[in-house]
Amino acid sequence: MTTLPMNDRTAITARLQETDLRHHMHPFADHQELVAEGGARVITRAEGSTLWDSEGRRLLDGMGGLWCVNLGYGRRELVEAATRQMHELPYYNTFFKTTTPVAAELAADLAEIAPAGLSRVFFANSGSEANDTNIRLVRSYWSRLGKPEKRAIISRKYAYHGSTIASASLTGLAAMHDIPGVPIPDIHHAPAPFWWAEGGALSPEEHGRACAAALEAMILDLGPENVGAFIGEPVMGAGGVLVPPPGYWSAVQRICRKHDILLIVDEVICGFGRTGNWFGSQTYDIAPDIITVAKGLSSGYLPISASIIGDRVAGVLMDQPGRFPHGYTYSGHPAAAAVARETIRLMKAEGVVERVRDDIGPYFQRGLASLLDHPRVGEVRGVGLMAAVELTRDKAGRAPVQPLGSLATPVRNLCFERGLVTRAVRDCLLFSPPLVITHAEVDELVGILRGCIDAVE
Ligand code: PXG
Repeated sequence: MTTLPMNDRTAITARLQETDLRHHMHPFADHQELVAEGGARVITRAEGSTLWDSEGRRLLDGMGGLWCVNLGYGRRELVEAATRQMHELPYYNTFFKTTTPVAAELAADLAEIAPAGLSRVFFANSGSEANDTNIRLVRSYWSRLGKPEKRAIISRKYAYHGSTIASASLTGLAAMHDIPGVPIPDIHHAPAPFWWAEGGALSPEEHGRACAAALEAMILDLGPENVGAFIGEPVMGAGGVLVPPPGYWSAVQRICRKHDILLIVDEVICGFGRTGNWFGSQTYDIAPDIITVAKGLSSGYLPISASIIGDRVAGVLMDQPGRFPHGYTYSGHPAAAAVARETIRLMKAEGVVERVRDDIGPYFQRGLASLLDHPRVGEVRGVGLMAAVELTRDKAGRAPVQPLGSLATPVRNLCFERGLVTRAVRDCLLFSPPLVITHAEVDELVGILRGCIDAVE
């Protein structure tokens, strides 16, 4: 890296920020806030779990990009896999009875690691697109079976399933529905097991059972003959790392089976080792009909996602005559598929999943749990390398922080200043570091976080 004198760097940063403010509309941003703060932070390079900004400041990436850079930054193997593929065949589609070697091989790789009974793969480019695909898969399935009225899909409050019109409709965060026309019809949101905020006097297990019972009540209210699928993340990510209590997923699965409702498991965050198994479905003993994967599938290096489809749905949509009228120009894009294949190869060769399960995952959870002695830390929840630290002014009563965000937002801002990237959601801080984070980096993360919680109160 060229090292610029500080004043040159500052001038370059200022110019970039100005250009960015003038022309770049950011996702989920209040642009007047960005203007008031002088522009966005400019990230310029990264290595392992470390980012550097345009001022040369180092940041520990506690979020793995956006829950996705599982193998860390600077992996030459992934870059070279993309480069090789770009030289050989940068693009060809998989429509009209063609395929490419790399798309076919990646589908087979995914079938091999996916939970039992899921062996067919439909490619897309983002988690949102894959979840849109899932809605069309489910509705096509029921329609082919002569039950087109099984259109309703039940998601949950706090769910994040994407930002297109259909996937934002599945998303259960009120702010995502703040645009007219969302949610689209026939999408419903059941309660989610968020014991800290909503469990009241129940135990977490009782609260989980109550949520499952509410799901069944919703199904009966809609009429099981009108409900096609339930969709859920094994552990809800962007909604605040909501870890399901024991018994919750088995109850949900029993209810889906009883009412003949397909189960879509959104593994966009939980997939590819995050929870200490290849898939969250394995961690929580879930048998899905369809799973959604994205993010960690390519370690975030190129955009790619997929719906991995189980025998039941494939038996109707693939093993019988008839066309599924759906697809994207870049479904199975060769360069992205090559990076995904190399990601899977590296994860196997380096025992990344086993390391999360047996070593760094438990170490990370213990490290964060050590914060529980702090008067402002109410709950630490997580599994593998995903976690939430719930801040509170009422540890025993679990009353919501007033005003909402007044604890976590300043802590998040101070963490940034002190060299740690985290996400604030309501009053919790979320973490999803690269799966290759070291023990020393976990110690650093926990140390910075404790210091920032201390400083803010
Ligand atoms: N499903 C889940 C479980 C996700 O977390 C998506 C689907 C959509 O994926 P795409 O690739 O379309 O973004 C996601 C994405 C946040 C945040 O604020 C989380 C996501 C995306 C953007 C921001 O934590 N998750």
